[in-house]
Amino acid sequence: MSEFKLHCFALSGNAYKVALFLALSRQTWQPVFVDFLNGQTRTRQWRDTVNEQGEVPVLEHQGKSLTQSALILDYLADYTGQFGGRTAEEKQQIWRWMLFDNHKFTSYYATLRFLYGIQKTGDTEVTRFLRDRAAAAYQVVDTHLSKTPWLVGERMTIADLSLAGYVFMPEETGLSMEAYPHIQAWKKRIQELPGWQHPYELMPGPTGL
Ligand SMILES: N[C@@H](CCC(=O)N[C@@H](CS)C(=O)NCC(=O)O)C(=O)O
Repeated sequence: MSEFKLHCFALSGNAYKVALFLALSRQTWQPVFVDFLNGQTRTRQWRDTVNEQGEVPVLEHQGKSLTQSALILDYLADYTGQFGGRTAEEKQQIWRWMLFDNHKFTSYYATLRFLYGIQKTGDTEVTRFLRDRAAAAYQVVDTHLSKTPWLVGERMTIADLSLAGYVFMPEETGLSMEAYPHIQAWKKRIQELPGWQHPYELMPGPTGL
């Protein structure tokens, strides 16, 4: 019997952050497929019974239901003793990067990918705006990773898992990854960790390809 249940779907990089934690830390878990593309998270029933905020991921553990990927990652780091900060300062730095991720790094990129790569809107004023904002956030992270192998400290932490949510997603966004060599090298380090799997292998449901 699995210890964790993760409400997720393959296209969700926010859910991948949690799925990758569970995979790398060798937890037993089972995915619960959420039919996001057909509007399941917008139904009254789903919001009343799973997440009033209408978002994936949702993690079920020991009678608790947790939402918001950063909070879930923090919970899992505490519970398993893996990939968390070891000092108060490391914990603060981890939150600093996870907040930057939620506000900018994941947020602009994921929305751009959804419109341009999945809905195939073509280029519009909105996608151009999102691409510029995503590029600025990627540049901040690339510059940081030119000085350090991992976002915080000398080992992979939940800050890395948070920012890794969408970087393996294969859909076209019009943002050239060649401009971010340090992000590319960091991705490779993550991919080489024992237990790493691609989002489309870890989580169920249709993909954007
Ligand atoms: N800050 C949230 C973002 C979660 C999120 O946006 N999830 C997407 C799927 S990847 C979602 O469920 N969106 C539903 C919506 O915005 O209506 C987190 O990190 O968990």
